[in-house]
Amino acid sequence: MGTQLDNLAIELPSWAFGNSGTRFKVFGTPGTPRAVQEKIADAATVHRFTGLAPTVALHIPWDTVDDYRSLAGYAEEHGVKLGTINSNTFQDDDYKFGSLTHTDKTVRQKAIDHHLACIEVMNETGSRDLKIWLADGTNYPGQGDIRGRQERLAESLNTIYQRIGDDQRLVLEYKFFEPAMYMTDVPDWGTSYAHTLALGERAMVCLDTGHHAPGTNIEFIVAQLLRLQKLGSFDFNSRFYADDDLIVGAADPFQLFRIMFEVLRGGGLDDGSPVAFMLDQCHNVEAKIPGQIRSVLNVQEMATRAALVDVEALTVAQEAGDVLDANEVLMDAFYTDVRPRLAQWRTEHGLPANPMSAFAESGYQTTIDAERVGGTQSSWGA
Ligand code: AFD
Ligand code: MN
Repeated sequence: MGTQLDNLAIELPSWAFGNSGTRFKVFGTPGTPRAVQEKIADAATVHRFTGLAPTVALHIPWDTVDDYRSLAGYAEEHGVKLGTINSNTFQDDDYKFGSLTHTDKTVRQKAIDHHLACIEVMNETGSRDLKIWLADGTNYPGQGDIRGRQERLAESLNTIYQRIGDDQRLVLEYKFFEPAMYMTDVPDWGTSYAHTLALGERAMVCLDTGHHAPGTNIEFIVAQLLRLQKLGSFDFNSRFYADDDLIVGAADPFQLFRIMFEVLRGGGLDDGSPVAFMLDQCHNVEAKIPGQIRSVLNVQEMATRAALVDVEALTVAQEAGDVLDANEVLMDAFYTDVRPRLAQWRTEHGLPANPMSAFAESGYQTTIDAERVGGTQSSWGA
């Protein structure tokens, strides 16, 4: 295992440990956290068993607390740090017709102020990244002025960016549909790129693997954004149909391999790389903590396979126009089973060789099932 793979760290989203669901049903599960502290404890457990997840992302307002400094201290006591702060502006009645793009200045200012409050949180938690994903958009042609919304978005983002500290970044996530179905205000990487480019170098693009139309060549986008030095972060997950938020690498391990190959190729795992790797998933029917363990292992596994590509042989084949050879070099790496060598890597790092079974045998789940009784389980509140 090279240093690039040793550099792999995947941030966990606090919301993955709370209840979530579809628009049809949110199932409650025993042991679900009632407060952000319990989400952090679960995230720290994933890190303890895998050595891959040293930070936890918070969502504001879901994870609002009075004292963020002590929350950061609580995380450190559990062996993790607080990471990205997500500004959720999609569950307030005022935002029905948009937040940063709203035609009403008062609503826009409210959304801007919420982001400024998130920056204050970052100052307390020591977080580097403010991640902005907007539900803004329209459902019907004619409902909104596409261009006017872009202008207002640019202005709002600029006001927020002015408050981003020297060691902080603004990452702008795109998504081509949902909850708005006709037009989303930040639908694609090009739009996110245009806005972040205008903002400045501490503004970057967040690529959520579930936010593209079926068939999109995501590794191309990865290669391009790395080339342009604008790939700030990944939200990893899998999709079959929509923004499914399933376990990364579950739906299409080969796609994850191809993405990780371009990450390596573009220096995304080099020392000092600006790329943050995060999960953005929820576990609606499967157990949440093992779901997160499986997810970070999947990323590590496909990154390890991608690192096996014989780049020299690949270049020779590519330059000779040997299509079949080039493809075979890539597939050779993809088909290599790296699980034994990863088990060994874990043993060398004082981690359980098999994190899934070690977690199952640890009794952690039984303990939290018994202890976390009463109170209100955390939920995405949809
Ligand atoms: C959205 C986005 C985003 C956000 C999440 C939950 O992917 O990253 O954090 O839902 O708030 O679909
Ligand atoms: Mn996301």
